[in-house]
Amino acid sequence: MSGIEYKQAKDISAESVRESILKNYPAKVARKRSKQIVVNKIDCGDSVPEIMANSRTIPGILTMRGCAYAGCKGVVLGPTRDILQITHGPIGCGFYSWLTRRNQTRPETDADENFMTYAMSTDLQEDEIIFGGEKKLKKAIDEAVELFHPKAIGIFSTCPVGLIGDDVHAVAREMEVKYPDVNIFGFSCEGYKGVSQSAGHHVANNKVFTDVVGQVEMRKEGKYIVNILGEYNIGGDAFEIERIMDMCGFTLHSTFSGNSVYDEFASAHNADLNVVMCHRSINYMAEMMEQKYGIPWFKVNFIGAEATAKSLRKMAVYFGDKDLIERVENVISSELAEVLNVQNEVRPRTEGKRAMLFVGGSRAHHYQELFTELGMETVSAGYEFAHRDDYEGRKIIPDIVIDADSRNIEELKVTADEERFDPRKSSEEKNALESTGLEFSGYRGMMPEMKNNSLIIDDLNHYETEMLIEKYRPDIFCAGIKEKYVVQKTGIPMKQLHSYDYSGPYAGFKGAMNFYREIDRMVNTKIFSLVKAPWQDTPELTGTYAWDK
Ligand code: CFM
Repeated sequence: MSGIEYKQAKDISAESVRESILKNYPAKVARKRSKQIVVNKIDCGDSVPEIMANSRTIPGILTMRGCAYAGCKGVVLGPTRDILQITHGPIGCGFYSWLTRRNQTRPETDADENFMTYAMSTDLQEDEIIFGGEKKLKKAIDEAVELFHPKAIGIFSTCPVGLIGDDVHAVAREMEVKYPDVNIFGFSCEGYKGVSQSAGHHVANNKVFTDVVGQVEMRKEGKYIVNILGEYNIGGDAFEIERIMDMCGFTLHSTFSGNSVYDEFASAHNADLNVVMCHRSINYMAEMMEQKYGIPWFKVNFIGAEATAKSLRKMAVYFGDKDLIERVENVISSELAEVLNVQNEVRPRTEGKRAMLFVGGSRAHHYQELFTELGMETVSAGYEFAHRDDYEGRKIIPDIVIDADSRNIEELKVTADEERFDPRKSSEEKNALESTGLEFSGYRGMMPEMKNNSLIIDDLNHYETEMLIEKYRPDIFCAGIKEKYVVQKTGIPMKQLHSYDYSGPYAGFKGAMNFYREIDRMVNTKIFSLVKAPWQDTPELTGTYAWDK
């Protein structure tokens, strides 16, 4: 039986695909998209072509992007279990951001607070849109305090809140006077702020930094105390990272924000190192904590077994303790032995296959590690909403042009805390560590680590997705739920790298093995060649639309 038959397009040139995409656009659209669709070329010293990013989507284009509210409430604060989060807005915003990201949490005892199982919203109606919603918001806070007595309440603004002019910050201040033991703070994360969810990350980081970090004086026990920034416990990733941290002897003070609690955020300034996993969503916090408290940061990646090992080694070298370095090496070698067994088993079946990755702001880069370990090539990749530095590396930050949309989001002026600023490493110590290859406050970006002639596309849209599939016929396409069924209907296996479909974890060593097995299963499935879609024989389907007795 023959199913969908397509020509294999192994040798297609990225330049020709780029041209076929652009030629169907009206001239003005083509001009803009031509700066956002780039054929990769690495020159000496890691320099790559410039790509336009973090720029408004042209109206009419079916983008993959989300909104600022999603970036603030859904992404950065969402995975924290004991900050009671109230969506100030119509019910849909609260409901559709409720656990759809599959961020997990694990309270230590049944008595511990966990508000993640609730979706709390002011459920704005027409009356409030006309007469204002502040009264309803105050009532919601009264009700929340009465029912749950939380330590902290976050209020999240949706589009209509900004349009009608409700002042969530004034409400927060007033209610804090009424309830002095509850930390109440509001976020101006109206969906339309900025050009994507990226703006919401920045709004979230600013408020958590000013209103939460530094509020509690607590330091966990241990010698090597670390915060992980930008890990959100999708599909249980944070649990695997916690397991590894523990085995190595690091003390994980707080994770922003996978499997986290308020007190850990509030005392995060007492850790001695910040490691940054998702650069896009949280580099602001790392920078501000260094300026105010003197905590250095560097980039890590726990996606991919090799990348995990490399990150652990960097952390051990930072603390410089011989016992720690040895313990980390032991963990790596015992874990890698098992990982390599699985890798060797699946690799003959995955070697040479081709992947495409279009995910938010980090994963399109991080997951290339896992595909490389499977012997697979990433032929095209891009972010939904990342900035130029996530593509080209942080070294280009001074060249980024600030436009009206980026100016919209407040840039905090941070100075050293008079009492608590304590540089964990002197500049000599930092220089010495840098000479061993450890790079502080740096990120190389995705493009220098991809092959020449791979196709990099920012803010991919629906039409371009179809073009990429038609031209390249990849073995697997990775993106999100909005793309999933469109891609599958073309006969290409589709893996959700936001929610992981129903699977995970994919981080760390155990995660790598899960991923290898899953991708092996997906790229080798015969299902698409065994079934025939009805439209292959009969492109036009007819039916009767009537009740006929
Ligand atoms: Fe960072 Fe994320 Fe991502 Fe992101 Fe996201 Fe996500 Fe993502 Mo979906 S914080 S940028 S806003 S790694 S929710 S856990 S998967 S788009 S690539």
